Amino acid sequence: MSNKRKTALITGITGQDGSYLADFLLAKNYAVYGLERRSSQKDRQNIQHIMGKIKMVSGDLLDEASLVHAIREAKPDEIYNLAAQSFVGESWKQPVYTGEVTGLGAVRVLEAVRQVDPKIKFYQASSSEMFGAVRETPQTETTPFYPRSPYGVAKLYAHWITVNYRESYGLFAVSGILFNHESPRRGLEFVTRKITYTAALIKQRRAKELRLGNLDASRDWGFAGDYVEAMWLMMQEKKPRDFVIGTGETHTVREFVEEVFLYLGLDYKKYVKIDKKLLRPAEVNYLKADASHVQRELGWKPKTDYKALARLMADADMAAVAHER
Ligand code: NAP
Ligand code: G4F
Repeated sequence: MSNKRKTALITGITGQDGSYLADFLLAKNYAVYGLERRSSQKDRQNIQHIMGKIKMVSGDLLDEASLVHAIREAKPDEIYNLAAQSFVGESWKQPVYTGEVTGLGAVRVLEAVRQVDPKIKFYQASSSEMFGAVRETPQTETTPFYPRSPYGVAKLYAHWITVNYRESYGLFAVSGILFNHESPRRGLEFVTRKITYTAALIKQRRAKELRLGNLDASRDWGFAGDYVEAMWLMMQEKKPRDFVIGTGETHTVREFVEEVFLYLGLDYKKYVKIDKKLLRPAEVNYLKADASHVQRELGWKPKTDYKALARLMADADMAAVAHER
């Protein structure tokens, strides 16, 4: 085995997962390149702490030529395609754009890999949203897909095109089918972060209510910092394979709210208001992973449980809100 320092290119490095993956790969002594749109130079909050250690290359999943340039510049051994329009709610408002970025974006990266160097390994960020109106519970690598949003449909295209490029051209191309994973670096539009941030505002008397949509949806929530290790492990395999990554535990949005508010000494019933505008045209009601395959084959399992996740996010937002004052 060669001792050459490996190089990784991460699309979506400014996002939640991209930033944790960059931290993880730097600790493994990788040279890390991040693909970044010009517009995101304004928002490097998640990677501010490692700006001196990573190299940024400009590019956009909408522009294949930019991906070819970026891959030529970075010369990566591994590409992690984490970039996407990743907010399910927004995907009904921007269905075509979501298809372009989240769906066709993946094939643009795969084509760029084929053109520049087909030996580069490719990771695709697939999603439990592809299971949608679930056909069985818990969901495994063989559960049939039934997406319920333009986002889910776009992710399904990206997933199958990854499988097809593996089978058609022999690329080392894998998909991690990840269930919801959260952290203090999560965007404020996603429900867990919206809850912890708003609860912290309420606790510090800077907000009076928390407006939410469907409290009955259940999600299998894990910690993003744990999940990036699974991505990397999949890329170290001899043969490319897809895996489901999750905790195997599921909770409703209501339970998450209750957990966080109770932790901060608040009664959620006094503050939560249901806002019909936040209901989605179609809902994914229940997600629960069977992640026994990844545990058996790669020895991966989550380190942070649901309660610890809710608390670490609440603590981080209490500090963030206090700092913003
Ligand atoms: P995120 O925080 O929303 O990050 C998305 C990233 O994509 C950002 O860095 C964003 O950059 C970039 N991006 C968006 N459009 C782009 C474009 N046209 N060209 C290049 N970059 C673009 O998402 P995340 O939670 O880290 O998730 C990472 C990936 O995993 C996504 O593909 C998501 O769909 C998927 N996924 C997430 C979860 C989860 O629970 N978090 C579960 C399953 C799958 P800007 O800074 O420029 O906006
Ligand atoms: O936090 P969410 O917006 O995440 P969602 O839709 O499950 O998608 C996330 O996880 C996927 C993996 O399964 C990723 F692929 C995707 O990129 C993203 O990271 O919503 C979770 C649940 C939904 O059922 C939603 O209807 O929370 C419900 N919800 C209730 N009130 C709300 C709200 N969601 C949001 N964002 N905001 C609310 O006020």
